[in-house]
Amino acid sequence: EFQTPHSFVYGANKNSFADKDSSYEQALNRFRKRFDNSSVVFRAWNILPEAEQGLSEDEKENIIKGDEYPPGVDGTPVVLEDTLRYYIRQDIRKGWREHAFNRFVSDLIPVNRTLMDVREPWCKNQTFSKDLPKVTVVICFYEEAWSTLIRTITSVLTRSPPELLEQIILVDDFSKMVHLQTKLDNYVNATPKVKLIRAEKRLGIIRARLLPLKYVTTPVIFYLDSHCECTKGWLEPLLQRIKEDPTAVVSPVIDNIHDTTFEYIAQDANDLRLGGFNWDLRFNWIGMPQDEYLKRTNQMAPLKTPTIAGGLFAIHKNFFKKIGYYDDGFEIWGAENLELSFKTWMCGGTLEIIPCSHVGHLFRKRIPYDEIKNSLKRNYARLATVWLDDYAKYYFERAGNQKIDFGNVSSRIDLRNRLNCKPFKWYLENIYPQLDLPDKYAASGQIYSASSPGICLDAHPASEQFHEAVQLLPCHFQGGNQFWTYSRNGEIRRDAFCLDYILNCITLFFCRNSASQVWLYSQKSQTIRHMVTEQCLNIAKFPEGIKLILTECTPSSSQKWIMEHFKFE
Ligand code: UD2
Ligand code: MN
Repeated sequence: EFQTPHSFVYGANKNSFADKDSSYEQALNRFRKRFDNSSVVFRAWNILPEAEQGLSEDEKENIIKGDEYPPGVDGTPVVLEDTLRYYIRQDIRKGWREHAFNRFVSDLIPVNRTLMDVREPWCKNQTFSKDLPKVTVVICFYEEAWSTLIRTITSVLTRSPPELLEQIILVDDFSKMVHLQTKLDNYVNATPKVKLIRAEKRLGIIRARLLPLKYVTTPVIFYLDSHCECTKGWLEPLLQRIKEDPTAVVSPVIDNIHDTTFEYIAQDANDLRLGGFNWDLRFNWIGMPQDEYLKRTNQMAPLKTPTIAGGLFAIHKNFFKKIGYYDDGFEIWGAENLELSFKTWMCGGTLEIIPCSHVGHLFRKRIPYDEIKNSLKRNYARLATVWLDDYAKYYFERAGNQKIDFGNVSSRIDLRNRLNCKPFKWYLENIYPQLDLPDKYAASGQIYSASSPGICLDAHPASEQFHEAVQLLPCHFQGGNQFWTYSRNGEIRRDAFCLDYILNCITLFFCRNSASQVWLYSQKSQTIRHMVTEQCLNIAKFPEGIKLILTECTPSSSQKWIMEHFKFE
């Protein structure tokens, strides 16, 4: 009777848990729902009082107390009825604006909620060494909501064996929000084991993580984002693995805390996601290679992964020091996760996901820091220059070969030489053989109209609802969403996603070896013909603007396209 509404924000989206269940039917179902919201059932949560003004924190707490089962207490979704009063809708909107998640709903859920035990049965009988190393948990935050922050801390305190948890160090990256000032000081003073350090200026996530290192007295550090929930038994398997091998950098299985409903959505234990990346140097989730999967005999065994998402991992303090922590020239957000991943593998460690350790993370669809636009390119350029050897050209090509000032990286190159790290070629061949090199494609770059050369195929999401619809936008010559590859078997690809024609919509869907994803480009007629329908990609004019459609193939100039760097024999 109770249906979860997550399908419509959760489909084949290249940045999220996208292809969580790799089965095509399931993904297609989610996709259908996106086009027909009426199949999404909203359950009214009938707890809001007839108040005339906005709810204060205390009022919200009273509502929770007054209800026998507080909303979301067991990890099931909290869905608000859609006839809320104006001031509540305002409050909800404000929460989304400030945090890019539904803070209003988070505030209704107890900070010490119980969650289901998401572990597989075989995890519950695992035994651990008597003398596991102790851990310091470091949580950096910037303008975090109160309830998500406190729920993160509470989940660590209540679900870690006390003898293993030395302390939690909170690092405030110069937040301005009122609830993160005195109120937080008071909370910290009243909470054993929790320490708070405040940055004196905005450091960004990377330098903020380095700030508390001098206070870490334990062998192991665990980094955690400020909107997470640790589940039962999360810590021991991580520490066990580092005890066995101090050069192992280990990540829990990262489950999803839904941004709208705060439902705890565990990963499918039979299809756990590993970490990969694309040539834009963004992290993405990938499936386990089939042969690896078949080789597995022990379901509890660590899974080797090419990269980690970066926000939740345990590392031995000495190994972290040895590999030179992070590049402290990285600003605000991004790139440090791949730096750590590449370094770990190339400089003598292993990177693993531990199937018996589950921690939830609230994945957002938008990065709520305006500042990252400038810093991100700088971070990626540093990363590519130091670690990618000749392969850096693929990143720079994808980024439109823009000249940017990324500062001095000589000390990072010295570090790499001093540690005698392996070449990036070794990493690609041995750790991430699944990754395709753009060179092997028949074309790569922009796909633009031959009759109006300023118009490009663009994968930028048309709206929050229709993530995957492909648009026609002015060419910007910066790679990004206008960078496509054309494979020799006719796929027009963006990494693991392919141009597809589903439910009368030209869209991106994960590549699935289907005829519906085969597009035949003729250099002579300059047409792009869809193999199944035998129709051609066409620019159509509508009152609201131009759109990409499929129509009968004609010699019309609106059907003529140019693929950059086309080199099909
Ligand atoms: C992912 C990682 C995140 C980090 C990031 C790339 C996961 C689940 N998350 O993005 O940890 O590796 O990729 O850098 O693997 N913060 C600051 N100062 C800032 C900005 C952010 O302290 O200037 C905090 C923020 O409050 C949060 C953490 O850093 O606790 C990570 O930021 P995020 O949650 O916005 O990043 P996320 O999860 O999208
Ligand atoms: Mn995060």
